Amino acid sequence: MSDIFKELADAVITQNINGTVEKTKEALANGTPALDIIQKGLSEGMKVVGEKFETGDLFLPQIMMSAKAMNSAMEILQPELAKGDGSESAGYCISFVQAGDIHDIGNRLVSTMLGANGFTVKVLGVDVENEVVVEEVKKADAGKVLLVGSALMTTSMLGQKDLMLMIDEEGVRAKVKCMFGGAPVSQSWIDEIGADGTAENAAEAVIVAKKIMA
Ligand code: HCB
Repeated sequence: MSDIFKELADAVITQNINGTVEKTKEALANGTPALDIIQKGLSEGMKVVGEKFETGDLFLPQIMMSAKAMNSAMEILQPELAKGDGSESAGYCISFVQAGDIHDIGNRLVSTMLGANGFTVKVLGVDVENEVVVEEVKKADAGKVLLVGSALMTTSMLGQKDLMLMIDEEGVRAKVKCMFGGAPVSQSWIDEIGADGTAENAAEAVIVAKKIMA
């Protein structure tokens, strides 16, 4: 890991909000692409935070401070990410975090990147019930709708399976493509529930979204 990426990751790990903001500004000023700052720096820090939480080396208040540090940096990076590639409309998406789950950093990042790459994105936010998602699909004035669902916990991930069943029961399967992500989501889970794709990060999410909506 290059020095600046390590410094960004360390600032998140040590819950250093001001340091994270300063390092983010420094990296941008030096010409580091916003997405690299997130994926090679800040997100790597968040991975370590998650591992330390699991082993009992960090506690919830500290995770909240790390999340605040990452969110503060994201506010600076958002305008850079949103600049886009000027491409034609790539389609309509509905993004949301499953019911029972309030982890929104990754979903917001994916939504921003999709918006920057030609998608029109309706953001439903966190803790979203499946009924709300299905209603939004029915209301959508679009030939095809891409669902961009996130679940960061094994418990909330189960809601994705229920959502696929509800989509079938409500007769809207032909109208939607379903891309789900979040740390516990794997390709085998996607295959098991009959969804259309997953991605490990926001850059890959754009590629997968374009592929399944083509
Ligand atoms: Co939270 N938490 N947390 N947490 N948390 C996790 C998720 C654990 C894995 C930590 C652990 O135990 N190792 C764990 C879940 C365990 C499990 O179920 N297997 C956990 C737990 C248990 C909890 C609480 C229950 C803790 C408690 O209260 N005792 C509680 C749950 C609250 C709730 O949701 N009801 C909780 C709370 C919190 C906060 C509030 C302190 C904070 C969230 C703040 C926020 O989001 N506004 C938090 C955080 C920050 C984390 C970790 C440390 C980081 C998550 C994160 O933001 N990563 C996380 C550990 C981990 O994930 N390894 C831990 C950075 C982003 C950029 O990555 O993976 O979210 P991402 O998104 C990627 C990628 O997945 C993909 O692209 C994104 C961008 O690159 N992607 C998609 C995401 N969505 C996609 C959708 C698509 O269609 C395609 C791709």
